[in-house]
Amino acid sequence: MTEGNFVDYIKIHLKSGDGGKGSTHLRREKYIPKGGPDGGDGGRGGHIIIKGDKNLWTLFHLKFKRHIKATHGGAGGKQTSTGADGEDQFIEVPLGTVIRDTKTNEILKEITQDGEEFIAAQGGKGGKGNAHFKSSTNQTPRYAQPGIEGQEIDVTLELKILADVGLVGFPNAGKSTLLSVVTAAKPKIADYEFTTLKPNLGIVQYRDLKTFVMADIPGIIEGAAEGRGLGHRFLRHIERNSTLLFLIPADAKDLRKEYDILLDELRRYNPELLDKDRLIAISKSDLLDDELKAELNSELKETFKNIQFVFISSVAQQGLDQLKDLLWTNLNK
Ligand SMILES: Nc1nc2c(ncn2[C@@H]2O[C@H](COP(=O)(O)OP(=O)(O)OP(=O)(O)O)[C@@H](O)[C@H]2O)c(=O)[nH]1
Ligand SMILES: [Mg+2]
Repeated sequence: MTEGNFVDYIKIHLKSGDGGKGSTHLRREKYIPKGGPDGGDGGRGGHIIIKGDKNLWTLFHLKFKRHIKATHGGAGGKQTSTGADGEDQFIEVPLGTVIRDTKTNEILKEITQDGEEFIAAQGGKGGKGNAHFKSSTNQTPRYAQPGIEGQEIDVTLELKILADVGLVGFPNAGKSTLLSVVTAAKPKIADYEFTTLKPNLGIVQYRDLKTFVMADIPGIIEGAAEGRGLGHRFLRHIERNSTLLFLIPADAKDLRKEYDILLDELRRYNPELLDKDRLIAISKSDLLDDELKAELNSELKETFKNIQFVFISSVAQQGLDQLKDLLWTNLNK
């Protein structure tokens, strides 16, 4: 997935179809002079239905759709024939799409299952034909109900990626590089900060064809809560991850401090993020010689008492199997 194609926020205007009007037809046949009312009902207007599709990963396919309309129901006819229903319109979205009413910002629905449907704009009911209104006092009603109008609503679709593992780290920590070596994803990698501007996803193929999904999000810096760097905009993508993998480069001045800053930014965004499982990968550990590594290892055992960590190097391909084992065990415990 290239970054330009990653679309995770969309606003659309929806209009469902109006119901068809009921018919006021009066039956007139040659030898039945007063045949009475036989006007049929109008058909239902088309719904606009938002539907989960597990094969979609972004909202890119909706990027240029600003308005979606469903067709109206047909009018009722003579001989109590019902008008045709309008055609329902389906909007397919990836799992993890949150649907909001744009005006009120209220969450209407979160789509989490493949095939799950939500009627975002209900098609108007068809009006009843005059055949319904015959009574002892009115044998030939000349009225029928008009159809009910369709609904109009502005919705905002917001994607929260449903990856299993979310990468958390400062810019330049090596997140995208890790994704590129453990998955087939080809994110942009460079030695400057904020190389990654939009999330990348990859599927980790694991022993015996087990797989899990990893999400690389733009780097977080101190003050992201106040909008520094890319701010918190992309943090919502780790809200759904079951495990957060913190990447802290081996050459960081103070590893514990980096970890604490990251944790604090997550807390400020959403304290519930701290309930997730956390693991640490000390990235770029090819920069350490064996002696330094051993020293750091015993130091970190003290520093990170209750949290597991592993030394990795994406460049030298070290510690990656161990990391995958650790993630897999954690995801499947
Ligand atoms: N020595 C060494 N360098 C690495 C390793 N992994 C990544 N790098 C380098 O670190 C720099 C940053 O890597 P990225 O993967 O782009 O870092 P990122 O965390 O995705 O950065 P942002 O997208 O800016 O948040 C690049 O120059 C990489 O080549 C590693 O294992 N060892
Ligand atoms: Mg990156």
